[in-house]
Amino acid sequence: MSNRSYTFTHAITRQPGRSIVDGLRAVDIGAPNHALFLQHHADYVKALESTGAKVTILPALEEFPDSVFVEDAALCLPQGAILMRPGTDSRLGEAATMAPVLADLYEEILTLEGPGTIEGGDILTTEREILVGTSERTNARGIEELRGLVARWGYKLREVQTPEGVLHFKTDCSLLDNETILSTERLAASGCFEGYRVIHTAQGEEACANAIRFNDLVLMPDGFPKTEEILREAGYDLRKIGNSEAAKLDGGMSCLSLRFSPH
Ligand code: CIR
Repeated sequence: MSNRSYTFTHAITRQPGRSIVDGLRAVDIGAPNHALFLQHHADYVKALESTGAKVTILPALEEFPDSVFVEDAALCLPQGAILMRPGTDSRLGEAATMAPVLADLYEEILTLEGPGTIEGGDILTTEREILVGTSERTNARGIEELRGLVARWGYKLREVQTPEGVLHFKTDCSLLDNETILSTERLAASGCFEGYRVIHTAQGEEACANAIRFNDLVLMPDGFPKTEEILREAGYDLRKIGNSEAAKLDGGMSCLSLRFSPH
């Protein structure tokens, strides 16, 4: 079996700008500290690079306060990239900014034309399928358009539901390997991971469900010792990354990069 869903030669990241203090958040617990965010971002990039991947660091885009969360603007598959259609006004323009960057790496770039919307945070690509959660940002029309686009590359897409009150599908889950998903109990209880092995986040540590498997490493946010122990015992090679500032804006490990291996 291939490991294309977590083996990557490339990643794209974008530095947080000073306008990060204006980023969207569900609950206001204070603005992120720009200097500390930069430090966490550098640690994150270093961990990705340590696996041998080529990591592009794009300059900050002050006009888009949430643009550090590059994952939402595109879906990158081995065969090509698809520009998403973020479902909130202040982020809609982010997708177009990714077009020239991806054009250097891919021959084929498709665009979700709308009127539906999808953000990359609602998409979990596994070895066997692409799961897309409907949420406040991602709707059924967007999902149907994406289904048509990925069909040409042979992907099966399954519509699932992001839990009520949760920003994105992947806020609550991550891929750990070919058959294993890290998930909050509330998401797994919906039955959407039937046929997969599921590892639950520890009680009270639901906020660390957004991790990433990147080549041999699993990057997870710092500060979740019980889940860390569970994952270490399961044999994963963990790297803990400070995430306090991104978390103030409902962001985690997956949001901070596009991860891919272009054919
Ligand atoms: C937003 O609300 O859009 C940003 N503050 C957070 C985006 C997080 N992205 C992700 O989970 N993929």
